[in-house]
Order: sequence, then C-alpha cells, then structure tokens
Amino acid sequence: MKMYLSLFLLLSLATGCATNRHTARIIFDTDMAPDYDDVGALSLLHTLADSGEARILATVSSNQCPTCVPCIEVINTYCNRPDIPTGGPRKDAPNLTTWHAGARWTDYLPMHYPHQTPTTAQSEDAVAVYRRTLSKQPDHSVTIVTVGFFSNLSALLASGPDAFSPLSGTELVKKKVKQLVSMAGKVPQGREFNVYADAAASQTVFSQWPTPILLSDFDIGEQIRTGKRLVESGIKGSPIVDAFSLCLPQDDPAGRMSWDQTAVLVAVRGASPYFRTERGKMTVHPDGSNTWEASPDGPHEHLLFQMPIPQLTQIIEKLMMR
Ligand SMILES: [Ca+2]
Repeated sequence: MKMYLSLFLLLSLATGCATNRHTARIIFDTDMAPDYDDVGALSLLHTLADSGEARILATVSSNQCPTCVPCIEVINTYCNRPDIPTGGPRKDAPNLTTWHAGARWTDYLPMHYPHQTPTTAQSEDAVAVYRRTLSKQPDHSVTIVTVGFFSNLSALLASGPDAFSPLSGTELVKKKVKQLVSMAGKVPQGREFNVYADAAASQTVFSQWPTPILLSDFDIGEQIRTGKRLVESGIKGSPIVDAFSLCLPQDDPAGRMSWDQTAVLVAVRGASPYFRTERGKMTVHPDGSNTWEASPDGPHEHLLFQMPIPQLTQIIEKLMMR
C-alpha cells in the first residue's frame, strides 16, 4: 500500500495534479478559429476530465465561423467524448476565421476527422444549451470558462423563462454558476481581442454578471509559449498535433502564446499554486477597450504570476499532450 501511495504522490507531482480536489463542472465557451490556442485549451480540459478533475458539461462556440462547432466536435470526438453537447451563437455574434491563412487548420480538421454537426449555423442555439445544462446542475456548482467572445453570455443573461427553467437568464446564472473564468482584457488598461470583438456583449457581462469573475488577461498567456513538444512528438492521427503542426511554423517555432490554456487551468484547479490574484473591477468601454481598477472589495479578480514561468509552461504543455 505504501508503495502505491508513493507512486500516486510521484504521479501527482509529475502532472502538477494536487490531491483532494473536487471535480469541477465546466462549460467551455470558445471562439475556436482566429487563434489555435483554443485547441490546446480544449485538449488540456479533456486531460483534466480524464484525471477526474473536471466534468465537461457542454462546449459552445461564441463565433459564427462555419467550422467552429465542427472543430470543437473533432476534438471532443478525438478525446473520446463525442456526446458532449455543442452549440453556436446567434446571428449578431462575430464571424471570424483563422488568422493563419496559410495554415487553414479550421478547414483541415473537419475535413480529416469525425464530427457530428456539418456547420456552426446548423448547431443548437448556445443559449438553449446553457439553459438546459445549467438547469440540471446543483446550485452554485458550475464554472463557465470563456476563451472567446462574450456574445453567448450576454444573450444568456437576457434570456427569459423557457421549457428548461422558469428563471430569467440572470436568475439562472446566479442560482447555478459558481464562477466565470475568462481569458479577457488588459491590466491595467488596453484593448484585447476577446473583449473588443463583441464590445457590447462584453460591456453587458462585465457590468451585470451576478457571480465572481476571474480573469486571465493578455499579459499572462503571452509569456507562456507552448506547442513545440506537441509538434515534435511525431504523433499521427491527432487533430491537436495537426493544428499546431500546421500553424506553429508560421509563428515563433519556439511556441505559441497560451492565453486560453491558462484560463482552463485555473477554472479547473484554481489559481494557486500557479498564480496569485488581485481583486478589483474591470470596466469595458464602448470601443471595446477596458480599464482595471484594483480594489480590495471589487467584484472581479485577475491573475498574477506566482510559479516560475518555465515550470508553469511545462505543466501546461504536458496537459495539452494526449
Ligand atoms: Ca480563443
């Protein structure tokens, strides 16, 4: 028994996995196209689901890009969870394809890997997915992690009673959601893509969201470069390796910024021991820029580095590898 315990502790240390954690109930909301760190983030989330640290309740797209939902389903299927509910945004959400025009990974993945939904426009409304999913969960138990735009969450807040719940969207979130974790914004101020892509939705969420919000802002993920080990692994038949192999040569081959992976990591495991947090208030302005005002009793928190970045990079990249 002692040997097994020692092995377990060694394994825990090797994977950066702490013991005695509860299973985090996660809804993953992604723009899955402009950048490919979303692929790394969803892979990381599946790894944490494999280890029992996370339960993936739903995976939705905040981007109308036709291949977004197919790409999400490609990864869910590859990771042996083909039945996770997926959904797409309404017609006023951004419709943005990949920045890596020469790579076309968003076309390549659905062409080469199995998935159920042909195009994002044919997917279920993400707000319906949110409402159905949240209504079935215990109170104050769900962590929503957004690594894209706030289009779905704004629409969720504005939603009314339906067949899934007699509550308004805001009431349903207040009752069922524990926290929102978002890759978003610049600290102390700036203009960040996930926020300005749908500025009106971001303004609504940051002024009206009824639960705690934890932010991984631009400067966190920018300093964590991952993907090189994935590409060098030589693994065949993996959409995750393929996405990075197609894109990374066009970026810094040393590694891609890991914005979205940081949000998923802390959504499941919490900020400590990777980061410390500062409390304050994030305000989004009409042009999509934002300001951060530190305040001990503010409604939001943002991450600050605690663990040395090379060590954190290793943990994140290992969790992305499948
Ligand atoms: Ca993203």
